[in-house]
Amino acid sequence: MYASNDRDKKGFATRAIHAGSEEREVHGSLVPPVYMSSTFTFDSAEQGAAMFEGEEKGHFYSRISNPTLDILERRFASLEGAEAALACASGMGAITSCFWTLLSAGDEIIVDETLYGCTFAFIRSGLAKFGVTPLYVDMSDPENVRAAITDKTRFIYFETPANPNMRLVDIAAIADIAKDHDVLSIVDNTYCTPYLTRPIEMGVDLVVHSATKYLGGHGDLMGGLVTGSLELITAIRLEGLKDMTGAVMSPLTAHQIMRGLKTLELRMDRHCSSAMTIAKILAAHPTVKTVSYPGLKSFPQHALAKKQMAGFGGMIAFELHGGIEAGRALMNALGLIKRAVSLGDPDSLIQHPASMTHSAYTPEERQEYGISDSLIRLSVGLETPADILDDLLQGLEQASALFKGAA
Ligand code: 7XF
Repeated sequence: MYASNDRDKKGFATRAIHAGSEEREVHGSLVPPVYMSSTFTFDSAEQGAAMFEGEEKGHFYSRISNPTLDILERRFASLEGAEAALACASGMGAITSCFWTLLSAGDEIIVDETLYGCTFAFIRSGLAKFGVTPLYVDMSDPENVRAAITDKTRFIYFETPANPNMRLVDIAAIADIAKDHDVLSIVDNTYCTPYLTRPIEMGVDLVVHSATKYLGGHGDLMGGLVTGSLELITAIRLEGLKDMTGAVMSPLTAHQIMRGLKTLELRMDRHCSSAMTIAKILAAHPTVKTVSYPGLKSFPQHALAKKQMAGFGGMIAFELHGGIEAGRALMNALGLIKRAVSLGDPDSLIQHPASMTHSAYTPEERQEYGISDSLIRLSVGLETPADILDDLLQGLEQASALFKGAA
């Protein structure tokens, strides 16, 4: 049996399967038991008091810690190259638990212009009620971030690739600027997963995830994860999560995510290769006006993608000649590819950000922040690549026929 530390030196797929669990502690059970218990008994009144004081380690209530979540957290910290991790009930639970822990009234935060719709709504409308001021910056040039920092800045927050327009942010450059000015940097790594990008190794302080997506990987759960230093993760656990959001992950969900992680590497390789094939064909298609996929040589930030991504991911954003009307016609003509939000599932999913995931932005905000109303977002699934392509090509044919008919 390896000690956890030895296991940390193994490869990514090995750690995704083994890190953080010790079978001998659980009767040799190969799959970690699911501890569906809200509370844990004390040997004595004194022991209970000592645990509440933090003088004695151990689980005593599942809003603070749970043995099944503990294994997932150790495993995921190992994958991200982080000291510690925290499991939450959803991606929004992870993001809000971080923010509420770190922020006070009067603080400023610097955020990228393009963010997932509910993250944007939380920052613009939610935080404003509590006296926190966001500054929206185009982070594709990191110097814009440096120029926006004031003595009130608490942290810098971004996604890369950004949901939904795929714009990238130079993680190492932002982390350096944050350190220079003694502020924290936080990145949402949902699109990449630690298999493609490990921001902690590039100097970022905290990484947040919607585990609902590639980490769970089967479209059957809601979950979130945060990784960072033990000090920051402990603060988020004991303040943001325990007292402010209560957004705790169910032990059953932790079990499902651990099952998902076992195939993360295999699944991501397939998502990446299928998406690359599809992006190239879309880019050459006469009905398609623009394609944003970091793996394409024509992608404006392709060099940055190669620098900080081990693969280019499974997400593609594109626009058709004929704009959103043609886009809707395409979506309605699809059979195999499902019209649905979310991403990272085995099933290919397509959606229209302006009217769905990013409808919290006003039309003016979308225009200002680079989210085109005609953008269509495709999450390339794990089906046989030729079948995904066939569906897309017949959909494009129908869309272009309709559009020509309407013109
Ligand atoms: O709370 P959730 O687990 O749904 O995660 C929120 C979240 C956080 N960060 C990113 C980059 C996300 O994409 C999400 C969720 N996005 C879904 C989507 O874009 O399709 C939500 C469907 S409305």
